[in-house]
Amino acid sequence: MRVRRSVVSAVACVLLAGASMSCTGGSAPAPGPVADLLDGRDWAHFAGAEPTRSGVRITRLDRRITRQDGSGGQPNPPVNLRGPHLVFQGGVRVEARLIRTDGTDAYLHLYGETPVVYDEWRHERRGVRIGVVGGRLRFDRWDGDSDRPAVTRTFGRGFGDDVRLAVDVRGDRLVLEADGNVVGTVPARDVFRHRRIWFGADAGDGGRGWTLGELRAMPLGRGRVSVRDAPALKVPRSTDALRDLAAGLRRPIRMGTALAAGPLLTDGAYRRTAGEEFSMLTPENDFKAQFVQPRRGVFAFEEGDTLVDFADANGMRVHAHTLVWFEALPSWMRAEMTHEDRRRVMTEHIRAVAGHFRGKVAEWDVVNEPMSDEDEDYTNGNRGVRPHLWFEAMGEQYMDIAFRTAKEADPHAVLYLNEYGVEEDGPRWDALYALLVRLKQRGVPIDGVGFQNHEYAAEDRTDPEVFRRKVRALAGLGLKARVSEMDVLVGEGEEDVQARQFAGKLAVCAEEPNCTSFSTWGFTDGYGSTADIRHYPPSPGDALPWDAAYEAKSTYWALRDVLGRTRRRPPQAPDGQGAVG
Ligand code: 9MR
Repeated sequence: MRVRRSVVSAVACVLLAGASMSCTGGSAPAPGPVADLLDGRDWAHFAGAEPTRSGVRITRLDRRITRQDGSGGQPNPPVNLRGPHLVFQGGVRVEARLIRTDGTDAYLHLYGETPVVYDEWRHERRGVRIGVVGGRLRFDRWDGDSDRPAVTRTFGRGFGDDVRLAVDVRGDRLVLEADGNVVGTVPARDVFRHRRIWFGADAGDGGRGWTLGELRAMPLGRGRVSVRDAPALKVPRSTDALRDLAAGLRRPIRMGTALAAGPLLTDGAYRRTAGEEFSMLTPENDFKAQFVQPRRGVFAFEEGDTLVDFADANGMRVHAHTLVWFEALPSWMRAEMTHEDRRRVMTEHIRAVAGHFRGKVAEWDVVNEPMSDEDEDYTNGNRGVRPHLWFEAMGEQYMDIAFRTAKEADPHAVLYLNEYGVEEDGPRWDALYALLVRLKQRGVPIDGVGFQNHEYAAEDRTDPEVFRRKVRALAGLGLKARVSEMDVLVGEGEEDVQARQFAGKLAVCAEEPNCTSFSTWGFTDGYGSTADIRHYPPSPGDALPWDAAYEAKSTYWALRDVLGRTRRRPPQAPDGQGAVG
């Protein structure tokens, strides 16, 4: 649904007249042509928002990113990347009307650079946030060198439930207005150095939400402003990319990669390469619990929907990730609760999420990383199963319940268990195999196993022939296999090691009849999850087939070679993309 012109502007003008201000923005210096950023623009794909007759209703999501151990909680408010953004020259004025009904703190974000989510961390780049908090105006500016704002100021007092804000970006200054009066001036620094503004909104404590009643922009002086909508999701196809080679195999497989909605919407090279080269995608983070159910019973699927739409537009399948894990959980899900309630939280989450994506995704990682890393769990009766919150509440049966619930929610999806470090021989693999036997004996509807294949260090390198034995062992149990998250972190001069590791695993997958897809965990080092985030800004890792400038490495060419030399289908065969796994 789109915000409609007639309704929004009519309401705005009546109320403005009541507040004795002009419809084009009060005391601004002679404004240029006004660009409406709500009317006819897309706010329907913005998480936590709902276009209504009187504007865009913003509810409190309180989205956060927790650390691996569940601690912390870095704010991760949504950005309307599928909606309008501004491109400007010279000065620009942005006007907004924030209508609060019950005292909710209301925040509007103007991003000069969009944030990037890396491993357990949101890289908060340049931007400002203006909020009506209590009765005061709060201003924060992020300068791209810390998670925390470089500047936080509060202005004025006594603001009511209907506040008209304006921000003038004038050279090196930002001038803030509220209800027609200038309330403060702050240095702009380089926040808008790219001459672009994306928008985000968020609701804080205090109530049920607020309404963005107006949002518009106009040039100042001799400036120029134009409004851009998000790019089309469909990208041009080639006939000679990885996906085409893999579809041309006698037994076609899918070539996949983990993707994120942010760069898909803001980085053309990322979008084009993703759509051209891959026939399957795994949401890197956008389907995880802390993204889709940040508060109990509050769901936000918009970024996930964008990935589904991208897959749809480009003939890709979605391998959805993940329903039951011990990581990437919102803190409410980890809170103390009875075993009974824990079980309910798990099944409700599965029903809601798998239900939402029913028919739109081909596969699910139902259970992610169930095996323990601790020796003691292999001797104390846990049988190698990780004793996390779900296990604590339900024992190993949590997996039975999870798979059965997922099957009910999406009967046609292919259901996987996904694990790392089981490509090699050892107690972890043995314990996983024994677990799979038990699951099969109990009639649990599991279809396959994903082997993550992360190789972060030299000791993680595994032998393709050992991996082949694992894939065959699964075939013996009637299970499918896939390479689910491959990345190989290497140092300078080790490109050949990386190429060899990737190619070896792909060859096994292309050759073993029960291996359905080969997926990498991202494809460009530019957004790779192995980035070193101890520095600000982060330095990219070197683990993926494309470097940060989208230059294909020898790894990419090695993947192509494998697909080129694996048995091809006879040339007269029809295109088999639809028949894959
Ligand atoms: O790449 C993902 C990173 O951005 C997240 O912060 C992290 C926690 O949610 O998960 C990373 O992806 C992991 C995947 O979900 C499961 N297997 C290991 C992956 C790499 O750490």
